[in-house]
Amino acid sequence: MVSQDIRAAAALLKQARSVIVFTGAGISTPSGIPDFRSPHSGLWTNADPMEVASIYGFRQNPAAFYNWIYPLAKVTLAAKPNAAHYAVAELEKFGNFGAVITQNIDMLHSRAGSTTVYELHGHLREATCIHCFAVYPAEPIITRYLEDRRVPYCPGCGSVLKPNVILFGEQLPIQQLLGAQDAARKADVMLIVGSSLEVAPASDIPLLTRRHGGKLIIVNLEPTPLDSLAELVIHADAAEILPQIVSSLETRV
Ligand code: CNA
Repeated sequence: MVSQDIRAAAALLKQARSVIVFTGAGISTPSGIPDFRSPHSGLWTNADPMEVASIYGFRQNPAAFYNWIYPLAKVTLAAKPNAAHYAVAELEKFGNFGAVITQNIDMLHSRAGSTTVYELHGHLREATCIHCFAVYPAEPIITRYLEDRRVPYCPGCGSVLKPNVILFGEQLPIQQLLGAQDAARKADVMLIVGSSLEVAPASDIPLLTRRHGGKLIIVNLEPTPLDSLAELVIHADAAEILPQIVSSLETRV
């Protein structure tokens, strides 16, 4: 059954004029980075998202945010792309590839070799001062935090530094959002991988592809609210399925 689905996915990707990939935290769980909503992942289990992961909460109590993001930051800095990230990067060689749109902050698509990546929820490459908006490379700041657990402050003005990840209550980065929306409108196939599709407005982007006549393929462990709109749904591990889809495409070229 799954092998039939893999062949069907490869056929849809092969026939498309423009393919895009839309990913969420589930593509990175095989790299050891927990997602938010899988049972037992823990990131939401002991925390109120509005308290620890909103811009309002951050301004009131940055230490609570840093304390919450500590396990995620720790594994993210050490994580490496997995077979699913590499398979997504390989899709570029088939000539009809548009872009990767990701909700992830872990930068693993770029590290796997994908060239056009819209990072809708920001990234851990940089951190910005919430007062003077000076921007710093995030890695040394996060590494220091992992060692001393002290909230990082701006060397220029002394205010708190915030990693360039989008918190609840913040706007999505406009250039990333516009680029993603444009790619979604042009795509005739969107491959969605490892997202619960529950976080708006990112979760509205697949609907743009659908509204413009494009087809959705969903690869996710759990059912999603868009399963009924998809041409094909595969409930399985992305790191197993995506390389098989790419191999199937290769044998069809
Ligand atoms: P989510 O809501 O946690 O959903 C993840 C989905 O992935 C779930 O439906 C799982 O069933 C599914 N899943 C888990 N593992 C696999 C796997 N191996 N193969 C296939 N499916 C799998 O995550 P979303 O991305 O949908 O939600 C958006 C949030 C999560 C964004 O704001 C992200 O920034 C945030 N997030 C990102 C990371 C990261 O950068 N790696 C990690 C944790 C959370």
